[in-house]
Amino acid sequence: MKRVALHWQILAALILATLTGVFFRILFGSDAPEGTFVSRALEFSKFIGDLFMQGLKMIIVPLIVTSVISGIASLQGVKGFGRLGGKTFAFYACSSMVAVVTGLLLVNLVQPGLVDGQPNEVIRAAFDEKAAAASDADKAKVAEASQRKAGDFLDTFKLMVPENVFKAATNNGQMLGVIVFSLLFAIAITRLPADEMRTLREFFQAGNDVMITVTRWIMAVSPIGVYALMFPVIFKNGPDVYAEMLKYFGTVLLALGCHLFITLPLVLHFVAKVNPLDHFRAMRDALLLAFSTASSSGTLPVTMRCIQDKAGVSKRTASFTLPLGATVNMDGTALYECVAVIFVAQVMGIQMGFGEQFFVITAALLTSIGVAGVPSASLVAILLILKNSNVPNAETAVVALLAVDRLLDMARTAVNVFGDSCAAIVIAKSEGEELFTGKPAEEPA
Ligand code: DAS
Repeated sequence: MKRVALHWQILAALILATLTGVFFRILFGSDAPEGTFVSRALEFSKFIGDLFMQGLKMIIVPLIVTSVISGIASLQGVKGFGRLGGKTFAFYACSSMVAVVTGLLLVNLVQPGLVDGQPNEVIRAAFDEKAAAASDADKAKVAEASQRKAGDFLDTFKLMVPENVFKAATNNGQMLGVIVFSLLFAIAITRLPADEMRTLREFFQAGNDVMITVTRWIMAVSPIGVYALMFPVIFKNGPDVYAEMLKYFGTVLLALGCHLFITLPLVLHFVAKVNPLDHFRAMRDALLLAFSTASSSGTLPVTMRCIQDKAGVSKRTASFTLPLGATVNMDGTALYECVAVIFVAQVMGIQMGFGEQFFVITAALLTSIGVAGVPSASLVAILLILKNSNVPNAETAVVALLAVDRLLDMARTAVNVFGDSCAAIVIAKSEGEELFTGKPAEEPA
């Protein structure tokens, strides 16, 4: 019997988790007292979901190291590396810029934090209520984040030169140090005598083939992992949770939707000259996983598979653009930071002029580079921007946003991953690679 395609299995798991979560909410109400059947079901589901996330994170570093080294080692030395790097970073900068401007336009157009031009006191009260009811973990997370200073985000660039690359490998959300070391190692390989270079390249190629097999094993159980991750999220995030902030939610989702379904497809069509639908089809597994896990780093192994096996991008281009993209290129996050900061300012009665909003979009662009590819990572950046924009009650607002962040985080993570994949497509086409041929990519000479 023909195996059902993975994206249909994941979609079925998402639908089943939604139905179960809603059914449990109707049957048992929104709280789950300790020791009851519901709380045990949620705990077990969380256990399986955490196991799945750890499985994805377990393979990130060995997969990326072997991919980058075996992929980049085929580059013709530093010249090729410089060419790829220049195009990749140019794409990241342009797509993130368009994303934040999209967010800026919509949050000023919709004004979700105002009612009749005045600060929305209902939302202000909801901030206080949600912040008071927030979990100790969320409060601690925001308290820790409020110690951060603007300079801390510049530390991201320090991550590019890790003191200990093995220690850097333990920071799954921020792989910049591992990626930079792997790129340097790969370029150095091209300087070796031919026979030594071939030996090392074959070693890392074999290591990458092994990691691809392990990735496929973890992908095979992803429907179970997605169900286990999503059931508690749906149970805990009923419509009542969002009641007062629906306009805000709508603004974020509309802005993310514009970037995902208008901006990026236009780039694919006019710049890469590919059919956007072909790319959405190729990226189905990765998009569903990014949405379910809210972790672009955790989704990276699957994004690599989709881009190489289904879109036909070469390993060299994929292993250069995707790990970097998952770490420093977050269109959805930058857009979200911009909307969230201006929304909170509106609620707090702070009228941001052009100068203040220009600071916000600049800060959103810069801080999104340092945001880790793990759930709710961008809220730290939002707190920093709010405090540097002199918006009062920033901690209260961010704790409240954290309490309702999960579904928005899932949506923006999917946009982050899709933005990275579009970079791979555009760069691959600019390198003359044949895409969507239905055959595995030819490694460029
Ligand atoms: N969840 C983050 C990611 O994995 C994005 C964010 O927090 O904004 O990309």
